[in-house]
Amino acid sequence: MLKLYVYDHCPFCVKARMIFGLRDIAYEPVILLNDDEATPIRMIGKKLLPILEEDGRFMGESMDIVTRIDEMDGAPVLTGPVSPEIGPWLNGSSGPLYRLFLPRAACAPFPEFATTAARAYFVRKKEPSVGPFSDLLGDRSDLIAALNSQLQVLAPLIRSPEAVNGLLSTDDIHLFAQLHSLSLIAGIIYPPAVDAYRQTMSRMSGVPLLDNDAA
Ligand SMILES: N[C@@H](CCC(=O)N[C@@H](CS)C(=O)NCC(=O)O)C(=O)O
Repeated sequence: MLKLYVYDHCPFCVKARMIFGLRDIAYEPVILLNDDEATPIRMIGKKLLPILEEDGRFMGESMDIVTRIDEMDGAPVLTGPVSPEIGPWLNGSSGPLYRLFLPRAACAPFPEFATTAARAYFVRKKEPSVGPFSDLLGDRSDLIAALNSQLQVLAPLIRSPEAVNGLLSTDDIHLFAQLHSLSLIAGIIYPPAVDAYRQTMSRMSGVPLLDNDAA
């Protein structure tokens, strides 16, 4: 059985989880504690997830894992073209998104934060990249408004709820992973096309959204 080592909150891990669902390939997800440095370092020499374990061999890098699983048995599903508009959209929205996402992730009931030490490790490691989490957990209607207007730009780019460009492609992997992170943020207004897309992609990939823990 293929094993995939992940953190539930991690957008790169979402990318790797998605391809198993899209390809309907069984795997065993293993969620590591966030402060477990020894396990990933033993496997790939770095403290980074996701990691795929296949026949005792280990592979890091989410998109390498996506390619490996998609190519299995010669039946790839990510066969569509990428759009010149999706990459820039992802870059344009990732700033406000991860400033709001990281402090919320630090408070959410993810299994990788099952111990106080694991949660504290995440805060210590991520807070320097966005500034004090306390500032980002208060009223940040400025950042919410920026994300809501980005979603208005995204809506007309979605050609189908089953594939952003009409045929599944790596754009769907990157876009859904970002919308998965977004689902932890309360106050986001989803245009109908974006909502249909994220719900459909969640069902197709088997990766649940985080709406129930949104804050
Ligand atoms: N380029 C890597 C990036 C993976 C990555 O940044 N993973 C983060 C979690 S989202 C990680 O494990 N960081 C180490 C840590 O949080 O301590 C990939 O695409 O797989």
